[in-house]
Amino acid sequence: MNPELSVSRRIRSTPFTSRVEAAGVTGYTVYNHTRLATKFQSIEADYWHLCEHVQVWDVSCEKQVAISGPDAYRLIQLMTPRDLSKAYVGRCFYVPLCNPQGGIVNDPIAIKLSDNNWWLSIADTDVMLWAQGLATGFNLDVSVTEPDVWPLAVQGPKAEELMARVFGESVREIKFFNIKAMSYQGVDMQVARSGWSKQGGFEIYVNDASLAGPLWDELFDKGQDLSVGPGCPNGIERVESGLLSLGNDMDYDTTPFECGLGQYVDLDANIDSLSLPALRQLVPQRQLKGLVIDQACTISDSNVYLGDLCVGEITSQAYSPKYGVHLAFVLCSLSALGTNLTLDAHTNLGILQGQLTPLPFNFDALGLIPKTPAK
Ligand code: THG
Repeated sequence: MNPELSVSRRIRSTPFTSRVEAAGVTGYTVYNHTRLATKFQSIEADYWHLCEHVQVWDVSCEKQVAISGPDAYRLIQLMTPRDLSKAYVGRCFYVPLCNPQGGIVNDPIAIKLSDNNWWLSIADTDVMLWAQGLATGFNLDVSVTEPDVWPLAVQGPKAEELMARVFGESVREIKFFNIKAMSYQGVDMQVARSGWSKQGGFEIYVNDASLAGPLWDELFDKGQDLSVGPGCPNGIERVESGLLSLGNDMDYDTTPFECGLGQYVDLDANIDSLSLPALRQLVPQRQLKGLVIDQACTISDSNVYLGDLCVGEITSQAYSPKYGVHLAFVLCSLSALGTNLTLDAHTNLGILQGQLTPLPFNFDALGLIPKTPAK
């Protein structure tokens, strides 16, 4: 039996939902209490389309937590161990948010809109509540809200061409992880070169619900000859690209060092951050690694083994149609694993050996040659 997930107003619609449904969505998940599409044709067909063309994604579920007021920077810096003291307007910063134990609370993109006005573009935990609690507890002069902003991602190799047709040529000048206000029908919206795929693209922070439908329709009208299609964060592409998913690959009890986000922690910075004291002391016990199995399969037991000894846990997996191998992320126990570079995965085809590798996957170094899609 495959019971359906019942929906109600608690699972919020977005200003794009009618378009997503008309475009033939076939699967949803719930993210920040909001609908997020998971597939249209099939995850594999959507994957090839994303790698070759351009897709429009309703990622309204990437809620903005707006922090405004004289203590805005102070509050954000308390939440993240990444040094934001030199952050400037016009750039996005990927930041782990961590609790006083060093565990990951969220992994948003921080955007400084002006000195006293920031957005955190959050993953799936209730950052607004935590931020409001800290603001109260530390007696900070800030307001913490979730404004009406609905990000729309345009992703894929033809995204720049499509965006230029809708927003004008100057959109091409926005560099990776930069953000700037662009006018759409007379309304200024933040537009960044970013998005949860490695196929290139942009995110439009739509701030006027009445323009959501027209913007969606214009992207589809002007992208017909580019084979524009509806899409969503793709389970295959993001595993190939090594993009982490909060709640899957990391959680409140995972530290940034354990899941490969150590580069976003400034241990030596002279900043007031809740998690830095713990992160300076902790010795990582686990590490998130890549696992490659050289045939199509499904890993059926989330534990992975050396013989009888459990040495880690699968956090995400996908068959890579481009490389013809099964890929997974595995949170390894460093002491149990030792120096071993292969381990046993329990799959639908029985016990198969997998090769451990650093993340993100380096397919060249693994000797894997990309295939083109079957036509
Ligand atoms: N875009 C926006 N908001 C988001 C996401 C997004 N909120 C939820 C979720 N995704 C947050 N998590 C991530 C994870 C990875 C990236 C962005 C948000 C990402 N990382 C790049 C990488 O790993 O190569 C770049 C990091 C960097 O150079 O600093 O893009 O996708 N609006």
